[in-house]
Amino acid sequence: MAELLTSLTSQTSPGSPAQDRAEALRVGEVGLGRAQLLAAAGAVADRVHGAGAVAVEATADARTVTAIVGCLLAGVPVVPVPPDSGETERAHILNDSGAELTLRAEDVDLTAQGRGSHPEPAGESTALILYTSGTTGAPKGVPVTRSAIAAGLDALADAWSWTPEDRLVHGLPIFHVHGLVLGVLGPLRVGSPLVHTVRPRPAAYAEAAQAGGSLFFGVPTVWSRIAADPQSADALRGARLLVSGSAPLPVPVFERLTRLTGHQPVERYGMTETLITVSSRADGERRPGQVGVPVPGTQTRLADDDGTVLPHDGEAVGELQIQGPTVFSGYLHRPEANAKAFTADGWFRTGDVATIGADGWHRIVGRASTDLIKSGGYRIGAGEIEDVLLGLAGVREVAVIGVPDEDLGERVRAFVVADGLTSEQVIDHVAQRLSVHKRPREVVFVSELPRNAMGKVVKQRLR
Ligand code: MCA
Ligand code: AMP
Repeated sequence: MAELLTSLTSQTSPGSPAQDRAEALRVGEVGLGRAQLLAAAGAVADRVHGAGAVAVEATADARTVTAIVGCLLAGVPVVPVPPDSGETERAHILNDSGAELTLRAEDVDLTAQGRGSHPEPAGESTALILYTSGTTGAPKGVPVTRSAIAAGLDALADAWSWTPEDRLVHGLPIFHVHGLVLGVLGPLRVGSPLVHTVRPRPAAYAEAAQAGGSLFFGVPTVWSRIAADPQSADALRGARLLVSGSAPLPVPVFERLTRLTGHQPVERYGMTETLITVSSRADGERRPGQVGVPVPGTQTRLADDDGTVLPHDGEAVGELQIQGPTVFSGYLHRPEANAKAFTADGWFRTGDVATIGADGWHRIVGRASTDLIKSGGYRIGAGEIEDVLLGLAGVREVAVIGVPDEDLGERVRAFVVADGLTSEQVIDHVAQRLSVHKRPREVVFVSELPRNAMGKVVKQRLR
């Protein structure tokens, strides 16, 4: 297939000296030109070449980005590890993925020179193994192929009129689809420089806008914080496009952002398993509370509980199912989960509940399961936190839910039946084992959990 990071690698002979020196990538204080990035990543590629998979400690750092790019140049699958993941989660990711080596920022020399180019791997080979939460158990590995990434990015470049003239700005974590695939590989494919602000703070976005940023990515929590900071929002007036995704953008935030920045944000919908499949368009209408139309190449449909396909009339509510070149072909080592994830005729079952209008516009109404929580744009499985808490001495029963939160969309609340424990002990126990955002923000001690006649916890009654 054509090269994945086209704009980085396609010029076989160096570009003009000015082009090569112009900043392709900036993370915080460190900026790299195209030629320097390619050379330093080439040295990483020489080192990891032939490995089955390599883990990268995914701190927001230009050296980490270089490590990821180097692995991709060598055709070695990258396993990004969330830097704040606790011991249980980290051990699971390293073990399940079979990563043979872990690269950290300190392992990368930005002045190194690779020995030469590596042949472009086949499109169907795995580029990334991303770990994502399900309703139960430990996170599942999602192998993302090179061709899925290429198709997904090309579709978004079309939907968002994304060109080398843009300068992309964001400060999202580089271990998920949003910050990594769209936010790092996107610019290296499209050829638009990237400014990564390390953290997605409103003032950092404002500063990058004043320095010429044109395209801005954020999760709804980021946009909501910007909408609450009129001075930073005003600085975004000069931008070309503001894009929101990873969780529902509340209508009041859409409206306030539009008023303060002069831009109606583009909202788009996706999943780790499918990449971004539905979006409003830069050259089209934006509708608050709706996520747009399928991107080029993707098909969507709705189905009810027994699999009957429902009409696209804006009224029928059903599970959203997806087909197309960006959809993965199954979780790593999880045949049972895979059997449930796809329909008999090969459509991916998102678990999201939606309507589709006759005009093709999608509205995400909610999720089929209460056991998946979205907090700050992070996907969190209630079961993973419950499993960890059941390992804490003194805990007899536990149920974890997401409750509405103005800033985060949802926040994690744990109901615990326990003897002699404090909230801090419960939170710390999770913090040591899992990522920061999986920590319960609230712990409610109860004498028993509401159960149905079958003995199953009724989470609805906990709300
Ligand atoms: C957090 N803190 C806590 C707890 N939780 N302290 C005590 N108890 C807790 N339970 C700490 C944090 O470590 C932090 O400390 C401080 O509280 C503030 O936390 P928070 O409010 O979470 O703010 P934040 O750290 O600024 O995070 C908000 C955020 C972040 C920046 C929006 O949630 C984020 O980066 N979200 C992006 C997630 C994402 O990229 N998702 C994409 C998935 P300290 O300040 O000391 O660190 S990919 C995807 O969904 C697809 C495919 C798609 O559609 O895009
Ligand atoms: P993740 O795998 O972390 O990318 O999470 C995917 C989930 O995020 C989807 O299944 C949706 O529930 C949610 N999601 C992503 N984008 C949107 C959006 N624009 N509106 C509503 N939910 C979204």
